[in-house]
Amino acid sequence: MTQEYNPAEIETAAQQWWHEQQTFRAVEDSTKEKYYCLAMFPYPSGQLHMGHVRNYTIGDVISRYQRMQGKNVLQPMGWDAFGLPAENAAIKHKVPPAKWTYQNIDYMRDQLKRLGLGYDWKRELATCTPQYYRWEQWLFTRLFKKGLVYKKTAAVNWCPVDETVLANEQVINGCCWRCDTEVEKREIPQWFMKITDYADQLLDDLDQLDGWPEQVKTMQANWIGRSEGLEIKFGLADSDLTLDVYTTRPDTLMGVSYLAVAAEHPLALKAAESNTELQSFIDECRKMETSEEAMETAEKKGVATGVMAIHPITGEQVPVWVANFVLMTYGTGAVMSVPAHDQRDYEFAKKYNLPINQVIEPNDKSECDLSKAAFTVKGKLLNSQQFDGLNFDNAFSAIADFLEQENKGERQVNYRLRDWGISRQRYWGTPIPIINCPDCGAVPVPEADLPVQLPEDVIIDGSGSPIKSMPEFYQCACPECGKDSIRETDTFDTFFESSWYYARFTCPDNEEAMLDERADHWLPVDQYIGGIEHAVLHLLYARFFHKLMRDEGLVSGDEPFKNLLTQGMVLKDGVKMSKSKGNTVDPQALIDQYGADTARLFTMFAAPPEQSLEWSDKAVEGSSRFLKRLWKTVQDHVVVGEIAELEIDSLNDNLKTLRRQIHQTVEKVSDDIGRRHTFNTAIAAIMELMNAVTKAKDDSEQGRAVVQEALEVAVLMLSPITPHISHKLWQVLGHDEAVVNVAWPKVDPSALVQDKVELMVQVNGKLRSKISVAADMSKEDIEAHALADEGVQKFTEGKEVRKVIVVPGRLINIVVAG
Ligand code: ANZ
Ligand code: ZN
Repeated sequence: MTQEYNPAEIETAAQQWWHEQQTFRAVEDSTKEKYYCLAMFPYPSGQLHMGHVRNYTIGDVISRYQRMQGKNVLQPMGWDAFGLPAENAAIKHKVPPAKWTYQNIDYMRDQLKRLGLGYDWKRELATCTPQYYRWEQWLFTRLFKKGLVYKKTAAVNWCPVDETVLANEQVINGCCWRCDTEVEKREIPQWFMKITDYADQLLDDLDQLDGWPEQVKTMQANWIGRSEGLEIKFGLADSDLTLDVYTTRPDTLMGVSYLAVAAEHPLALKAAESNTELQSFIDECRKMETSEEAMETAEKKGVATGVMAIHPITGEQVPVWVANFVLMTYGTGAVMSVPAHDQRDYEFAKKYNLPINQVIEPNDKSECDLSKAAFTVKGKLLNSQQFDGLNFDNAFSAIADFLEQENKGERQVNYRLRDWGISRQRYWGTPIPIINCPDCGAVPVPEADLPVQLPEDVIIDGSGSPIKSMPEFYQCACPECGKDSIRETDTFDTFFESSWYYARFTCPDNEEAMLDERADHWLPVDQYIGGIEHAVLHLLYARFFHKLMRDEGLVSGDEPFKNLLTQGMVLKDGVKMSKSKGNTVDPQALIDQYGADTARLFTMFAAPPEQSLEWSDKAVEGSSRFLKRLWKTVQDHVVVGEIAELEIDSLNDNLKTLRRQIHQTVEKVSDDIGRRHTFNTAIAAIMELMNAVTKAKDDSEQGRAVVQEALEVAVLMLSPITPHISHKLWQVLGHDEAVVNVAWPKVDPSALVQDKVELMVQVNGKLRSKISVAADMSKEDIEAHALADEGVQKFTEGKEVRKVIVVPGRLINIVVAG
């Protein structure tokens, strides 16, 4: 009597067993190599989606594989629990954000457990608990004392009707998402982190990250945007003042036909005092979106200021304009415009009839056509007096040296990266631990008074953060002078919490310190897994935090994540699966219908992890069928009776071939899972092996012994992917030890040796026969063998053999005369 495959039953049993045995508890052990595997933790939105299933299955497969390699694996899980959706849900369902969040966590934790993910649940953390966020408040106060955080007035989106600050995502076509009122920009004081102090390290240390996708490193490098250029001082006519511009193309200096400044530039504001046209242009610019992308695509517009600048080399006068394509926040907020060699300057010059002076020619001295577009390639200088004929590099140094000597310029490095604004005027976040005293200014909350706890029992009605109208929260005494003061009611950007959780997982129970020596034991994370959408912000902030913590003596390495895997999207009918598109598949339904192993097998089989995964009902069915067949094959095999000892030397050719396939499969699957992370091809190879087993149909004692080996290997290698069915089938195959504690199978090199090979024999290029020879036969012997073959002799008889070509392992070609 064999049992039916009943996923619900065997999955519950396996999970129960892991739970009782505390299988996935990670305990520091210096005798074993450590392996820290981490998948980006979820936002507790309410339920898992297929993207989570994919992300967490990949992590679990890698973790379980590494465990089978004998490593001491840490795989934790937690909750990125602060953020806006909880506030929205609070308005909608009239439940406090904390309650909503904790309920979601409870539900989603069960879902993760139901997937059989091997987490050390003792290390679970939620970022919305004071036990967690107190430490980032603590770090913030330390950084405050070091001067790495500062307060600055900056613009935010403000809804005048709801009287609240809006996140960028809450501004829809320039209007409030709730009341559709036009959103205004408001200048309010906010806190910033000096990530720009670490710009060079963040850029240079990308070189240490051999285990990161090139694409992600390039995106980070572009985001940091280091550029080397020159700051040039242009004198102003009838004035002692200068106007400083930043350029990366000093080689084009002799082609400058005007200067352009940003609308917020002091020179523009000054000039506007007596120029109403200019003033209204500046007002118009203020309303425009100021993102870089928007500025690149907007029509180039400007107004002349009437101010004239003096060229630092020729002494000629050039006009100063205000232009909408100049950013106040980059370089000096002013540029020297060279229409012949910069496309933006070109469009602007065409529109306002400004001169276009060519000063660069192509290296091959060919003509360049400036009637339609600027010539932006670096080349050789012309029309540039003493600099004529120089190439870019030489012109850069010659002009830089010249201006530096004359005190009219300086070499300068600029970054696109800006300091990180971390203040959010939202409720559901970590309170910023600062007290504003009328006398002492901003004072950090003393360590002994941390954490500053966020009140959780609140009502959210949509009119801004409730703690902003809770005197019992914000009224306090200055820690320095005791005067009545006001506590900050802004909270941290939620990226703050996700920037260091990977480190806290190493010691989440420490109530005395942010981190302890366990951080150095486990870090860096050996494998980090998450979506490509985090290629820049989250991964850059986490790298930044790691360096901050290192400089505080909390961790010792330079980088948090040694290897990074960015998983692709889950698609349905070719488009991203998402709630807003209404095309989601509920993983819970999938698990309920087919079991967790089928869900896991499907997600791992359908595509390599970096690529997008297209949902397919058929493929889910296929995965389920494969597991049923595996189940039946094992049951049918064991029901026959005892399995004899394998006697390798006594195997016939067919069994030797099957054994060779077993070990070739081990070799391939080990490489696919361990190194390449191509789980789909690993699964395909195991499926092929199972087909070979079915075909073998050898009921002899040794036949059954080889099949036993094949089934054991298949079950072991599937166990990271489909751990529940493997747990059960390993027992069925006669083992007492749980599969989760068994080592990964080893390749038997002797099984790979092929003792006979089949070779094609051609005569004058035509296939005439096949011969079977010992795999290690010498070339001479193979030649002799081929020439002696009956089928060959029919075509060589009586002819002169001119040449015999042997292609080892494949074919022999005999060239005969006539
Ligand atoms: C003259 C010039 C001539 C330029 C030429 C380019 C080509 P990256 O590489 O990104 O650093 N620029 C400088 N500050 C700017 C600002 N605040 N807003 C808009 N544009 C600004 O780019 C530096 C170049 O971008 C600078 O070099 C400047 O234009 C422009 F044939 O100066 B260039
Ligand atoms: Zn004070």
